[in-house]
Amino acid sequence: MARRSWAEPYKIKMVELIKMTSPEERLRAITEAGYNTFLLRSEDVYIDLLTDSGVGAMSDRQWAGLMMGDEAYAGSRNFYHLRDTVEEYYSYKYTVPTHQGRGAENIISQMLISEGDYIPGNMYFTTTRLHQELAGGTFVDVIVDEAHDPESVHPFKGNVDFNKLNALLNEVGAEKIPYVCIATCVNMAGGQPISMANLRQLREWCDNNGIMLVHDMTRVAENAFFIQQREKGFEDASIQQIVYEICSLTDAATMSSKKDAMVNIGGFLAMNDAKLYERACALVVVYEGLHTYGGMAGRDMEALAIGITESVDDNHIRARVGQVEYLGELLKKAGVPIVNPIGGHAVFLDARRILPHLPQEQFPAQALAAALYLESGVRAMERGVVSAGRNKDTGENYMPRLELVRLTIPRRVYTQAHMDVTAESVIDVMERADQIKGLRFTYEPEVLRFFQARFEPVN
Ligand code: PLI
Repeated sequence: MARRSWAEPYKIKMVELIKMTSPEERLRAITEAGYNTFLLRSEDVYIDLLTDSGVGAMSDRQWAGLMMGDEAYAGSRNFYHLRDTVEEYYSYKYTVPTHQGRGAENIISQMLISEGDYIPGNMYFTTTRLHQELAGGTFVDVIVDEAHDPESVHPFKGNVDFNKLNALLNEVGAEKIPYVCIATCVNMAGGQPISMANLRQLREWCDNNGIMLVHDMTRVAENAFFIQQREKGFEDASIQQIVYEICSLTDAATMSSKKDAMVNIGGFLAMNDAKLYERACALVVVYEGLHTYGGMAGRDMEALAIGITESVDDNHIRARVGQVEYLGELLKKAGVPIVNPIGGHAVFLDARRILPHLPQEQFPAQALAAALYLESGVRAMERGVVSAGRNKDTGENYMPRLELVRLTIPRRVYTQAHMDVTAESVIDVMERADQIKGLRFTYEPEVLRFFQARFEPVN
């Protein structure tokens, strides 16, 4: 059969108009926003690649699901539909809905972490690490070295390095490690997958040491796609089968359903242990809501249950990752330095190499994201030193090797032409990169500073 290009397995039924802005309007907007793209008004953005979180386009079926909301305070029909769907597709027996991913992170951290504990993980994520720290723990990065190298083309940069994991075990002992936190399609590494072989080995390691394995399953379907494409033995497996196997190798999961599952809000904590579920139910009523809705409306749980089934469809995921790859390839062809291999949810620009004249203290990725907005109204996100924050004990800035700007592609929202415009904009910014100035803080929040920090150019 002749090779065919990928195309979206849907057609567009409704559109949302977007505003084009002038360079003067954009200068005013980014100045008012303190050079932080999080503080821009969405109305002033042309192509919004800030995040893939909560910004996906729901299907007509999901919208129909909203009309089927059972808004009972207790025992909503939609909760049972969600719980059954989680078990069918993700294997976890018990589900506790939360308002979004970090609600689940809060509960799992409070349940499992004691003061002085260590939580190894395959690279940090901002909210995940913060909840671990707030619960008294210390995050330890045990991802393979290649994950910190934007030029390495390792096919599974989300893998755990067992030398690092064993070094931690020998140093602090198993009793100080409540669980290993494993993310699928590691966000901060550039949307990079963990292999099934590595995960199976990790399962064995956890069993041997009596340590739990907790799964940040926010982008599990995208991870499954890379396993299908790259890992021997999975060529003929469906995304649904691979997702199920990944989940069954872990004990519990936190989910931000605003990503893979294509809803605008929601999340959950899922697990297999009845006792742990009992404790989670006791905590969810304090922070989120009753255990049959957490922080979600009945209609949102219905849309989520439907979104889960759509997220594991092979044609969906091929087009979703295909679009990210399309943008990445355009940039690579033009010589723009990006993280390799191209990730599942985003293309990450390597700000260190694009702005070699800026020291990391002047926030090159933040400056590049602001410059891209100024150029064309494309909104991206800093994923470098600003996002990394400060060490909770020393107060020093973390200085991550990866100093990146993330062009994050919302699911089912933009067309190939939007990707073309985005690539053209990045290429134009590259051409005058030497004129881009560094930034300094005018306001620095204490935690998760990247969301609300303000900056001004350094002269
Ligand atoms: O934004 P939440 O609270 O629904 O989920 C937090 C969260 C947890 N884990 C991972 C891997 C995430 O990517 C994540 C949220 N990510 C955001 C908002 C993003 O823009 O990547």
